[in-house]
Amino acid sequence: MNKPIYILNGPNLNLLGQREPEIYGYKTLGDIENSCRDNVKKFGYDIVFKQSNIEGEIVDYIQEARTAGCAILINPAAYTHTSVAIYDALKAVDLPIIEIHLSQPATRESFRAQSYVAQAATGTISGFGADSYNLGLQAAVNLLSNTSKAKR
Ligand code: CA2
Repeated sequence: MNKPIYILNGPNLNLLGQREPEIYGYKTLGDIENSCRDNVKKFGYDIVFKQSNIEGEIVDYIQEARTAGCAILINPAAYTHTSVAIYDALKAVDLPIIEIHLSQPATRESFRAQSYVAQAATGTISGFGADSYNLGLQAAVNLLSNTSKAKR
């Protein structure tokens, strides 16, 4: 049995679907979780899906994923642009790491142009709304399959 793919979500993403739908869409985080859970089954993986408004809790989830997971998808939300603690935690992980954003931060306010997380991630998927998560899962599964082929 494969270890699960961890999908981690940062602050305020629990409000998805309730405010600013013109930026973040109408889907709730629960809708996104259900869609990822359904979609990943066909690849033979399971997910652990978490959201926290607390930076240290996200660090704890990353540390858990280091040993209990096979890959990390992370939408760090506003911590993308501020958190050295999340960057350091991700640097200690030897797994595929996909940074996810619903919006396209590079085209928004200038403070969103900087991502600490990008420097620790394998790659970034942004700007596709809720689809960014399923595109990220596809990327993680491709990376995992390439890694296991390389070990054969
Ligand atoms: O586009 C993304 O996914 C972001 O990570 C979302 C973050 C933002 O700080 C990043 O720059 C880009 C904000 C998440 C806040 O989510 C809300 C959802 C509904 C209502 C208010 C905030």
